[in-house]
Amino acid sequence: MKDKAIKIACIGAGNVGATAAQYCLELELGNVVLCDIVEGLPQGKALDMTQAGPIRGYGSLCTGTNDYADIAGADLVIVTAGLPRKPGMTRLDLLEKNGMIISGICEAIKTQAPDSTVIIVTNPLDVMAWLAYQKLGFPKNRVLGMAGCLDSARMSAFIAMELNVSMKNINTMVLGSHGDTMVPLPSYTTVSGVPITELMTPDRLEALIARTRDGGGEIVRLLKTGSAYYAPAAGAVRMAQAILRNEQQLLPCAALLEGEYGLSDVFVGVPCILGQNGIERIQPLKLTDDEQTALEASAAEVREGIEGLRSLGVL
Ligand code: A3D
Repeated sequence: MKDKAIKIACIGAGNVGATAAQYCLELELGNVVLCDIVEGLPQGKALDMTQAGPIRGYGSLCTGTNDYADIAGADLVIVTAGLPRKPGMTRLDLLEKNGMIISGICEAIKTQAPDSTVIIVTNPLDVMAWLAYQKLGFPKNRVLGMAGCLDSARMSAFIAMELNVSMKNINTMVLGSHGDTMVPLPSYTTVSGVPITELMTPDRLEALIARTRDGGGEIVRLLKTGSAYYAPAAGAVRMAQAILRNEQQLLPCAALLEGEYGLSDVFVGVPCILGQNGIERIQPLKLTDDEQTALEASAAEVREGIEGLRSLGVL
């Protein structure tokens, strides 16, 4: 039992970061420090969220800061700081810009919160999680990336909408990297225990998988400026909850692989048991040959990104 209140640092007070802070407060997972480089932004949002407490019925506090020193002693850090890819920007440009941001933030986490567990959300997700792991020097169980929770939730939502059933008892599992090469697993998809293959035709299932793959893009096209943030923040906070409450919950997360699923030295989405030690263990699953090939292709894409970081001298 800890003798002090749980402290959560959300680095990046933009759409995903502030929403993650709000979900943490609503769940009373701990007190939240919201940190951003823009003066006044985290302070204003934190004050606003604290003032919602008496109405929403939570007692956790939120403070805003531009000073990394204020994340000192955090138990858990959610990193959402970064730039989105803008028109005219290449993948390599984004890698360089977000790579520099993540590197700087990891330096601060390393000195200020050396015992924390770190959840990366910044894109390109799996590559940034790999970079954070390198820069932090933390044990591999304390560095995770959030993508699988979001991609699985999107697939569950599409299935619920298609079948007109409750979203509550739908189980999906999406592995691989966050992007076009994600690996949804129909064989592990059920509705109240009923295999999805008994509830819809292969064509319809394929269409929902394609929509899941394009889940982020669909929202970007609708919003026109900015990208999704409610569900991404929910994914990060689901992971935070499993860790801070020692739930031993099986969730798909980007994790460092060292031989699991036949892959090494790469971050990619796999099923993880999350508890007080962060990743308690990676759960092996039986994959079909096609699924295994798809996971390997996904890992190859992440490796390309890692090589990109090396060529830019960010690693
Ligand atoms: P946005 O609303 O622009 O917020 C980003 C915030 O980061 C801004 O307030 C910046 O001021 C801040 N920032 C930049 N540099 C620093 C720094 N060094 N220290 C502290 N704060 C800084 O973006 P968003 O919240 O919509 O998205 C944030 C990131 O999450 C982006 O990289 C997105 O691509 C990514 N994202 C990932 C997913 C996944 O599923 C993996 C989903 C949605 C968004």
